[in-house]
Amino acid sequence: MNKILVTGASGQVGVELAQALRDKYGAGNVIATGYNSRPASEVAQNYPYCRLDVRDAPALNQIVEHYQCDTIFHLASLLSVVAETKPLEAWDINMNGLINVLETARTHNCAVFFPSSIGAFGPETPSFNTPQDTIQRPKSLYGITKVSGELLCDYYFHHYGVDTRGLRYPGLISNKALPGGGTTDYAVDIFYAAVKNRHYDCFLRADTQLDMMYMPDAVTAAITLMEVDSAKLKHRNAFNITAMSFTPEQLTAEIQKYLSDFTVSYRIDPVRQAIADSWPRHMDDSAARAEWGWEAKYDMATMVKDMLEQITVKLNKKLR
Ligand code: AKB
Repeated sequence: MNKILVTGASGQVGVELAQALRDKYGAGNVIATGYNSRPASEVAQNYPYCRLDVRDAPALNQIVEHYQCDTIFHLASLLSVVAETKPLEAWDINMNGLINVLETARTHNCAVFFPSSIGAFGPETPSFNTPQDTIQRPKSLYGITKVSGELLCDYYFHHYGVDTRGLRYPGLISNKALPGGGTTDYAVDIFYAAVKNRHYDCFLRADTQLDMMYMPDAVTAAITLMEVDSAKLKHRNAFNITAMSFTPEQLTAEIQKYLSDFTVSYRIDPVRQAIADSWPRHMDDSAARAEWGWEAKYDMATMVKDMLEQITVKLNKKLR
């Protein structure tokens, strides 16, 4: 990777991935792009940043050509809950955005990173030790775009030799940018509520178990996958990866080790609960481990400790 384009660079993953790529490959070699003209976040300050709607193929081509990019991390997409409220727009952004990226990659010989998700699975998928290759019949529009995206990326690899690689991310927990309308957002919101108010109203049932990952691991995974020798990859789009698997009740108990007066009540959102109930509880990520050495650094205990420390500082509060 020499010149890297990141779409969706001011989103939850984009902010931290763009920074990690800049640290590693040089600030001038990472071109951050996003839907907003100049977002307030660091990602757009003092570094190459372009406004880009990924549905605008000529604009995307122009940026790739101008900066002579050889790699595209394509993060721009609508998440699961928002996609249910705007299915046509979600299809347009998630699918037309991706095909524009793949076509641009084909003509300019770029490698492509595509983030898939646990959302690419559905109720018929085995929910424990979810295999790498298994039934994928998602019921959410978001999930449908993720499976279609995986297939499209494989198609571009097999038919045109585009070096496409992808990960099925679980719920991602982070403290820089907020997630933008996903089913797993509770696992981020809960920390802000705990530090600010010592109380959280959770929109998922207490026993809803889902795969999760702390953002530093998610960022490392994307970069490692894109750097590995392609001869090692039997799979491409997309690898199961996980770091931890917990329920709201278990996460609450871990937070209470630091904030003993923290309480949670449950006000279930039927839309988000139905989506969560259709997703795996715990994926088997052995293909990622075997093919490119995937290993998470953070488990639930180390993630909770770090999240509480970071958010306490960010909100200028005290942990007692
Ligand atoms: C969402 O909840 O929509 C995302 C995801 C798991 O893909 N965080």
